[in-house]
Amino acid sequence: MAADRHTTTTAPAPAPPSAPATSPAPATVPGSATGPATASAAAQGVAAGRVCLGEPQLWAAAAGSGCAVAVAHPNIALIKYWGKRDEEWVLPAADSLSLTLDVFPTTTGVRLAPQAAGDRVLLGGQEATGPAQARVADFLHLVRELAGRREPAVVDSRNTVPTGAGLASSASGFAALAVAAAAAYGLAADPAALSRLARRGSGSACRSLFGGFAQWHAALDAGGGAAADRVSLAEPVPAAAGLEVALVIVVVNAGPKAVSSRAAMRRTVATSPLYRPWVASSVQDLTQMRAALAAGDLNAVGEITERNALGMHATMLAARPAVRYLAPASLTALDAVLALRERGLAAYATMDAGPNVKVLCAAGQASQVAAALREAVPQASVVVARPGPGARLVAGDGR
Ligand code: 2P0
Repeated sequence: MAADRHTTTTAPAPAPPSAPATSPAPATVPGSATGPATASAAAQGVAAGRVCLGEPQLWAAAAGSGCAVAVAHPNIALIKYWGKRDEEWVLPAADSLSLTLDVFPTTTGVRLAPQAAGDRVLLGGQEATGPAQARVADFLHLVRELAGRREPAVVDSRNTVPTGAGLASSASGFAALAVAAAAAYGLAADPAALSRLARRGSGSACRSLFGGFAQWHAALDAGGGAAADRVSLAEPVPAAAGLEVALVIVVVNAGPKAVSSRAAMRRTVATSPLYRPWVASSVQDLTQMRAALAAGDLNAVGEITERNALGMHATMLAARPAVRYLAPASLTALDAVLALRERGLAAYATMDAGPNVKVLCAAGQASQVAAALREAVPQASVVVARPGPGARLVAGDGR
């Protein structure tokens, strides 16, 4: 999840619970549809042996006793979320719109541990401590409150992407945690309710509940606090059938960033004179983006994507003191994108809270775009992503 760096490991999963958890009637997320959200998917996952963490038989054996495993993919925003209007409830200043990818999944298992003294968190097989452990434990506390449960849990989360490098690891991390924790605690929740829940862990995570394009509603009309909490969630966004896109990811630096996105957006909101004008332009960008997606107009989608991201970075550069995620290699990649456009290819850049550059292009031209970026930035690793699936339970207790 967000605070600690962790990558895929082969460390064993925690042992199954020593005593089965009790199985009360499922609680529901307030405002959600009730009913067994993903029980059949979970059963299929167990049956197909698609358990991804550690030793599959341990998790499969624990199914029905407060144990669940979920997978989620990162999403990259085309219209960015940058700044909260309510920190406590993780309510954004404006709507955002993203594309969920088919690369870099996070797999997270949650197992209730009734005998344990507290929550235990493994990130990439390593015991998490300090703020990283506390952030996950706070999230579990929220799930327990909603579910009316008390048992601590063991969380085992594996990323396939460096954490804290602006590659959306907190989005996939908290989306997978929301799905797995809700199932393990018997919290009946549909994707919309799970999107709201994931938002409380990390704002961008609410969009990873859904595959393809998704819009996170700021719900400004609802004000703040609990009223807005009920309606600030993500929803899938339709796009024209002919719009087949790829996102070419140029990893110029996979190390953790110096300033967390949470701290950087807080500083931007508080001090940048460019922040409010960017939010106003972002509202217009979103309206135009929806129209461009519906029309299948890749050039318009790309132009809006690039201007929205560069505008967000301008707000950070104007913060006091400045937040600068752009590195020399980022600028080299941005130059290469311009050169691709001059050659007639539809290639448009976006960047998040880190130096890495993501290039939106036509799926059919992705390998050409990737080759040009590898040549321009030889020290970078370049990964081609396509639209990916929403978060899902792959094993465990789908009560
Ligand atoms: C986004 N980012 O829309 C934007 C663009 C980074 C740049 O969402 O404080 O980890 O946990 O809600 O979601 C990164 O911020 O922040 C982010 P919190 P999060 O994807």
